Amino acid sequence: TILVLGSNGQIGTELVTALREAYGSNQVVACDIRRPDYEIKNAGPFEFVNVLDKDILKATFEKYKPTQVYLLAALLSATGEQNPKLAWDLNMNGLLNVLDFALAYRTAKVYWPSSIAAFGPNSPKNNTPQFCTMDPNTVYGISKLAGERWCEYYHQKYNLDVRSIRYPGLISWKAAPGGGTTDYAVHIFHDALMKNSYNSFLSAETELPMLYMDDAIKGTIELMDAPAENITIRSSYNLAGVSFTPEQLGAEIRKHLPDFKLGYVENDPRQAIANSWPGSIDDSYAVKDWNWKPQFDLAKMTTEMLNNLKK
Ligand code: VAH
Repeated sequence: TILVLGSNGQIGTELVTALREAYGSNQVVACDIRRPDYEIKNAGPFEFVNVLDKDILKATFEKYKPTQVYLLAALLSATGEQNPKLAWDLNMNGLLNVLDFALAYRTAKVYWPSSIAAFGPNSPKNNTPQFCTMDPNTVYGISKLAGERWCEYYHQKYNLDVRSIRYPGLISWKAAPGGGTTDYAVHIFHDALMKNSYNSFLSAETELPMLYMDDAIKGTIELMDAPAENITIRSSYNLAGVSFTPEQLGAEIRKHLPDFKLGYVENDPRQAIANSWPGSIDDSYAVKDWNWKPQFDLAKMTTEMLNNLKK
């Protein structure tokens, strides 16, 4: 059995569907603190699980004896800055609880996402390498950097097979993003179709690394399926999709909606967060270790988003 903790989120929603297609609906247990607001395609078992409640976690591990666990429950960058202590508690203690129960119940593989948010203002900005200065200045980024260190520690010290990816900003249409700084690149599509205009909270030339959700899910499953001996990174893999600015995204949307108007909102707190992150990522380790290759460039992502949101 596979547990997906945080199954209702932007990633969890699609990961549950993908894992159920791969392993069968009844093999994948969707776990969250509330039921999905809409029935997930090929529905399967659901459990109310709060990753900070050790009794519920223990009962869930006891009931399912999972062979794999995916921990996606977290507060993202923008929300985390509004609730720093909750973000630290959920992101850090949630991970430590899951790592400990995975050890106790001999879970074969654990997946936990890090983020490009683990980099900071003094990390190299372009083609940010796998190894470099990492001085994140958001609680979310701090929790991701610390979480990477813990994952590597549990692998080295206890031989736990925990694997991780530093996701770029994720673009998807099925489930809303959960309060991140890159969310502008999702909202822009909704507004473009509804109002033929959008006011971006990030400035025109703010370049950020992004990834279409289908690529993120594909990469996650490829990493988890790779032979353990090929995995040379036990902190978290850099992963790159496509980097772009709001201006470039707006221009791409105009190829479909010629009159689309893109405006800018000044002084949004998320601008400072975005300024502390890389503009592009070097993912050569993922390419070398498990043949990572994204399928979606900006043009394909834009077409997919608009076509699916139009329905
Ligand atoms: C956020 N979408 O904006 C998340 C992600 C790299 C960005 O971590 O917080």
